[in-house]
Amino acid sequence: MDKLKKKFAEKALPLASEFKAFVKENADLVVGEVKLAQVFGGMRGVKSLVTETSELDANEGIRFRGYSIPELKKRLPKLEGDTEPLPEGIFYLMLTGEIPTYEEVMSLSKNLSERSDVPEYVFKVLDTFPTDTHPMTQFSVAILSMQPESIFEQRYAEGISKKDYWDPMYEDSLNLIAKLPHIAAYIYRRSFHNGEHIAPNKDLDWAGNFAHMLGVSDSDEFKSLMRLYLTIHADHEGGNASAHSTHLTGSTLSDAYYSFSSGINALAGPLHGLANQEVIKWILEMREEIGTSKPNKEQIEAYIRSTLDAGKVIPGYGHAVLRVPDPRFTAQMNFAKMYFPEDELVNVVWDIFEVAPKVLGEKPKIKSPWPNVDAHSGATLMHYGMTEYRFYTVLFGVSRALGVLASLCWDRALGLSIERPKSVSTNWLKQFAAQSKEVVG
Ligand code: CMX
Repeated sequence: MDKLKKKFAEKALPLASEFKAFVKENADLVVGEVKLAQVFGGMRGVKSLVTETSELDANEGIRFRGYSIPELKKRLPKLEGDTEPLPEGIFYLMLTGEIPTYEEVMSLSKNLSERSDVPEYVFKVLDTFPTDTHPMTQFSVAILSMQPESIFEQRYAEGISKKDYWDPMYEDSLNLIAKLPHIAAYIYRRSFHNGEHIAPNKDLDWAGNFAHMLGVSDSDEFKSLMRLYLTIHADHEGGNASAHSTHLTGSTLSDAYYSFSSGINALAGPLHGLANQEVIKWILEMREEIGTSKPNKEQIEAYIRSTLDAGKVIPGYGHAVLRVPDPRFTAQMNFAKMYFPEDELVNVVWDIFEVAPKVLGEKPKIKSPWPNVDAHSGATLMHYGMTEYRFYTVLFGVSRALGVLASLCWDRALGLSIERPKSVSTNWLKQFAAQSKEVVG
């Protein structure tokens, strides 16, 4: 058994027994209420999911196992000379609750490298798609196409005991995480670089090898950006659409391939992960329409107003939970300030940051006028020459695998149930509202 798997079992299995007793003892405890607006409003804030890997505070942002992004930047192991943590470390942390040592991270990195060979048929499946098929479609299909590799499915067919489900789920999760960079890079090169692929370098770390296979820039700086990017996009507690979709699908005992493909399909929506593509598209259209690559703040404000007047959202702004600028935005801004503070497009992003919250703040219905993670990432990638913005959400997806697959291992270790909330019709709600008024009256 590999060291991380052993540590996970040591942490998760005792908690699983404790958790069952805890639920039994407190089964009737009321943890919240559900208002009619929440039933119609995407279940916002309804406490009905268990997620161990991270927690989102509206005024503080994401904490991975209690650690904020600035804390993780200091505490997670880094390669010598790099400023950014290795994303393998955040996976280790989410899975075990412990900050790993450098040796533990390097051992996980090696483990992933050993699992990283992608079956040849996956590339053949991808090659059947027209090259202009959206990269997220290709990514989701490639993941699903690997489902016959599932160890969970094989073991289930053999008749595995419920208490052992976590074991093959761990194996599938690591196998999948290990292979995603090569699959994503393959999609990038076939879609935008005439199918000129770059062979993996198994001596590199997970993110460094990904940067290498993308072939955008040979610089250590781009590898460093990928380490930052893949760390900060990894998780955002359990209720966000990609995490919840993965969890929901997994709750039926679908394996990691089925489940993560579901998560990727949710991430592909413009209100979620696709917003990183939409942000840069919106900025490029703004520059085109105004006729300058460096619009001033008055021009930016007018463009924001015209977007809102057209009944569209300002991509990269607003959030379902956060009520402050997203610390993941700030982390990317700090990176850009350190390495390329003069970049013209990045400066447009910073000017939008100065203008948009004021304009959005004038609309009482918009609960957060602040930038989210997607407001910055495109401009940073553009700086290194990755101009093909239709690919950006795939990068988000590679990172999101770390959080949602760590959670899936926990789901199976804790023996969480199949999801089955109650739905009601509008008619039921109308009658319920009328009866409630009668009772009050
Ligand atoms: N621009 C314009 N209108 C916005 C807005 C924005 N950036 N953010 C919210 N609103 C609007 C909503 O569309 C909604 O309008 P209606 O009542 O007419 O439907 C109203 O304000 C209330 O929304 P909210 O409660 O503030 O936000 P929600 O929880 O409903 O939605 C989100 C959150 C992220 C979908 C929304 O802020 C949005 O559409 N933002 C732009 C897209 C985006 O950046 N998504 C990425 C989020 C991060 C991620 O998951 O990657």
